[in-house]
This record gives sequence, C-alpha cells and structure tokens, in this order.
Amino acid sequence: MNSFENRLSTLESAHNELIIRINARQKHSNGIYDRYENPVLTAAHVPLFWRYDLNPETNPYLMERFGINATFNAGAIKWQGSYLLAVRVEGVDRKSFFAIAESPNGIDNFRFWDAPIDMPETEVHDGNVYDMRLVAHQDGWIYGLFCTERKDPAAKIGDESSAVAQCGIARTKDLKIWERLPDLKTPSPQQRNVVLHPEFINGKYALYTRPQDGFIDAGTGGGIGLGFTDSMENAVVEKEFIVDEKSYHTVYEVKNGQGPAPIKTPKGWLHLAHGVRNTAAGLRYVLYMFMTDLQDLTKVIHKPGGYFIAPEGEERVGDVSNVTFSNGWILDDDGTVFIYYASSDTRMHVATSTLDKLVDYCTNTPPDGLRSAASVKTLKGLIEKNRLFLGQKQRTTAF
Ligand code: M1P
Repeated sequence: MNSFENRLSTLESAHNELIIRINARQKHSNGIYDRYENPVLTAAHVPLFWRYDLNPETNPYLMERFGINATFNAGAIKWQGSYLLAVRVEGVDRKSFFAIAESPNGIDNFRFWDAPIDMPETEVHDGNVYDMRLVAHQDGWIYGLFCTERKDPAAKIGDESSAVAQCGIARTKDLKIWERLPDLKTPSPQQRNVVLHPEFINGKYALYTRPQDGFIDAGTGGGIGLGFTDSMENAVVEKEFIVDEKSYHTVYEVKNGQGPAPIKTPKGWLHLAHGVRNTAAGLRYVLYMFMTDLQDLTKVIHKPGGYFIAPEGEERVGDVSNVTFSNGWILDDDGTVFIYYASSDTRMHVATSTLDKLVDYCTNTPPDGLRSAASVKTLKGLIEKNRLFLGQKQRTTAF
C-alpha cells in the first residue's frame, strides 16, 4: 500500500469506528431524563467523501478540501421507522447548511445521507441558514422553518458584522426535495427561533416567534411570541402575543426562544425552550420547559423553576462555550421522548425521557419564586414533607 492508500485506510477505519460506536446511557440521572456517554454527532461524523478529494491524482497528499467545523442545532423527526436529524453543518468557512443524518435507534449509529440538502433560495439570497425546526403539519406537508441571516443593508460603511435575521420557510414531502416559500413577515425588525405549531388553530397556521430588536439583543422584544397566518405560501403574522416572557433574575433573563414544536399531551402542550442569561464569562444558554393550555395556546399552565438541561462536563466547551440549545425532539410510539440538544455550538447529544415523566416534571416541580426567600420557603416545604413521611416510616434518624 502506498502512503495515500495507507492514510485513506486509517481515515476510513477511524470514521467507521466512530459511526458504529455504541452510545451507553450514563449511570447516574436526575430521574427526569437520561444523558448518554457520547455525542450523537460531531464534525468527524461527516462523510469522508464530503471532506476529501479521494483521487490520488488530484489530491496526492490526501488533504481535506472541504473542512467541517461543527454539527449542531438539529431539527428532528421520525420518518419511515428511522430517527432523522436535520443538522446544522458548519464548514470551516463559517457557512452553515442542512444535512440529514439517520439512525436506526435514535441514540447512536447516526449516518449522514449522501449529500446535504439543496435548499432553494428566495430572490434575496441567504447569507447563512441555520437551526431548522421540522414539523409534520396537519396539512400534510413537512415544514422546515429556519433562520436566514443576511448582511444588514443599513450597515454603515466599514461595518462588516451587522446582520438581519429572519425566518426562512421551506416544505417537503420526502425530506429530499424542498420547496422554498417566501420568508415570514412579522411586525418585528428581526426574527429567530420561529417554530410552526403542528395543528391548525381556528383554521389558521400558528407560529411561535421571538420578536427581537437587534441581531443578538432581544431589546424591547424577546419572549416567546405566538402569531397566526392564513397561509404558509405567503406567511404574514400581524400581531404577536407573548406567551412566555423573559424575566429578571431567571435563567431566561436576557432572552428566550421556543425549541422544537410543542408535543400534545392530554394535560396540555409540552414545550422545550432555551433561556439566556448574562455572566462575567458571557452569555449562558440553558434549556427549560413549560406547558400551555390545550385550548388557549397563549396560556402557560405549568412552568418548573430553573433549567431542565444545562451544559455539563465537556459540553461546556466549544465554539460558543456554555451553551445548550435544542430545536429537535421525537416522541416515539411507546412514549419515549428523544431530546436532541447541541452543546456549545459544536456537537449534538441526545437525552431520553418519557412523556409521562416530562409532564410530571412540569406539573410537580416548584415554579421559580423569583426571590431567594421564596426558594428557601419551597425547600423547607419539601424538607418538612419528607420529615413527616419518613417519621411515619420511623426513619427519623435521617433528621
Ligand atoms: O450561540 C448560541 C445560539 O445563539 C443564537 O440563539 P438566540 O437567537 O436565542 O440568541 C442562535 O444563533 C443559535 O444558533 C446559537 O446556538
């Protein structure tokens, strides 16, 4: 074997080993969900034939010709018995695009389809596209709503970083061929984290929005909004109702955003969202949950205090450290919920729970009392409850 073949064979074995690696559940859990030992997708999962020119004549050193920086913020759907992620794949040039990765069990063995998604553009070309939410809507289409980012046309000369974020919309029947629809129009100057509700509401499409003044700053906007449109072919939301506000001294104090589309349960719609607060080390992104009323989607009926998932261990470090972000989950037929989350804008993970556990978590975890004294009162209530219960069981030694 010559050195080209040697190198290729080493690359192939390492890649194959990574793809087929079994992902074991972590030993310890908080009872609400289980984490897993390994990320489900990393930049190294991207096929070698996307990254390398495999012809020794045109690439004698077997160099990477198209470097991949990260695989993160994936939408998710169960499709023909497989677990699919619509992954934000980011090249070393900072541009992201979408690609489908498929697993037989939702936990490991994720493999990218042969080519990334060819996403059509509108007349105003996209600068960058990311964070697709996949929704199988009642109307029969699968929609992909994502952020389309373009250079701010009002940026001053020399300002090469101001951007405008809007919601791009596409739909498909097979996740291969996509039809691009016009971008969403709302009263807000910018939009990110827009998500389609899976059912019609009074004959209209319902969209979760995130009104924001600037590209990063939510400013006077922020909060998870809800708006309605008659059609997705020309989607216009005239009024946004704020469902879940950002609020002082919480994990969603700076801004928040809907994660994937909510899941319907007999007790209400189950939501997964991200919340952002500021720290001396920069912004910290965590996931939190809440439930809304089955009839009135703007009414929050349960909201546990604090975060649901925060970055842990290696998850804490990456391109944008201290971030967990989720825009995809899958409810399986047996009630298992696969929660796909990205860490630090770098890689994808899965956590598993069940619908019953998540509803229990939302309905029975105390809400945020918004003051230290309120937290102490809640905690003392739990201690007292345990004292009485354990006392009845004559196990007072615990106290
Ligand atoms: O870098 C963290 C996240 O920042 C943005 O989220 P938000 O709009 O809520 O601030 C997005 O760019 C997201 O992709 C990214 O993970």
